[in-house]
Amino acid sequence: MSVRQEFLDTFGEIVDVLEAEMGAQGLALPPEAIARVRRCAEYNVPHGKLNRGLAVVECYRAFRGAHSVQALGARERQDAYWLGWCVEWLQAFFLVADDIMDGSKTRRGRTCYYLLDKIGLDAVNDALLLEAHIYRLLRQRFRGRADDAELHADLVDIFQEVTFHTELGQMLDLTCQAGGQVDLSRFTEETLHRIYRFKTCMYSFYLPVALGMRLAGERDPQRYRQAEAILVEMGKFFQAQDDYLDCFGDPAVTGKIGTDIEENKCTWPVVEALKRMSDEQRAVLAANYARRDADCVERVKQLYREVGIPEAFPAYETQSYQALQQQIEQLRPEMPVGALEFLLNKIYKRSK
Ligand code: GPP
Ligand code: MG
Ligand code: MG
Ligand code: MG
Repeated sequence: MSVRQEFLDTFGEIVDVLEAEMGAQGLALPPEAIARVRRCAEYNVPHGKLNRGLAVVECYRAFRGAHSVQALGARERQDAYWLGWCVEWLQAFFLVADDIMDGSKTRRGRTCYYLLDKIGLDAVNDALLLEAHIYRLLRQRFRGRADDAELHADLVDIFQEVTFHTELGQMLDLTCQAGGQVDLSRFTEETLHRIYRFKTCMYSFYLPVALGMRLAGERDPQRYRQAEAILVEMGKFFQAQDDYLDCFGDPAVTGKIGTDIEENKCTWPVVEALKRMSDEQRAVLAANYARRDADCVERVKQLYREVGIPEAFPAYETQSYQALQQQIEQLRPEMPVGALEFLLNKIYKRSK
């Protein structure tokens, strides 16, 4: 059986465990409450690309020095799959909340959860429950390990640190501009990279690798710092792609309809475009950015085309890819770099 299939099968087992816990005597929850939790998890957790979850598995394999995931024992594989799903649960928690904040309509080719019939803003609590599940799962599987007594506490610590960073990043993303105002001088590379580091890099890139390392028994802080340095750069590249696809991607492929221009976001296209614009073009941008109007959005995209953003992006992508490959090469003698290569090759030239 493929690793992906085994990983997917584990999702069913995990939802059953959560359901059994909720159905336990002490909690005495009504069946419809238990059904809602299952529905929320099934709708929001397993339908993505699974890159983050599978990266945990790949990193664990690499740090264990195994030739393949299948070469690991069944219990070890299950540990890695559970941790991988914890990352996918965190992602689901963030995405349900992010789609409300960003006014998005679709996610992974389906209606955003908060827009489903009879859900609405109750989705806020469902998102909080998705987060709580992570700690139920970590407790259930990793607490009190005789062979690694610190494992559970370390995993909880990694999740809490990364969640804190991501929430700060979401705050920076949401508050880059004051209210509906458009102040183009705030769209700088420095601001963009700060937002990226906090809102995306830590949870999407550092987290899966750090978890795989810790599960494999790695405890040298220097190793984590080395990994973080390169994973932050990889995450910036990934979020620049996300911003580009928000504007120029095909929603039929990305599964989501962009809202960055309407929502006044600091993004790769707007920062790059500003570097190339005349004063006249800047004025047109200021007049059309952050308007919830299809013609204004189209005018902004037209400006992006005028200054060559669709040509600049593939050039940036190739250059970033090569720089990241070099950074990985430099780490190769010291670290098993399989997970870094796995992540980089998953995202290079992606269209979704
Ligand atoms: C990506 O931003 C960042 C997140 C999804 C983190 C959200 C964090 C919270 C604490 C809720 P994005 O809005 O560009 O992502 P997408 O394009 O997928 O909506
Ligand atoms: Mg967002
Ligand atoms: Mg969003
Ligand atoms: Mg986006």
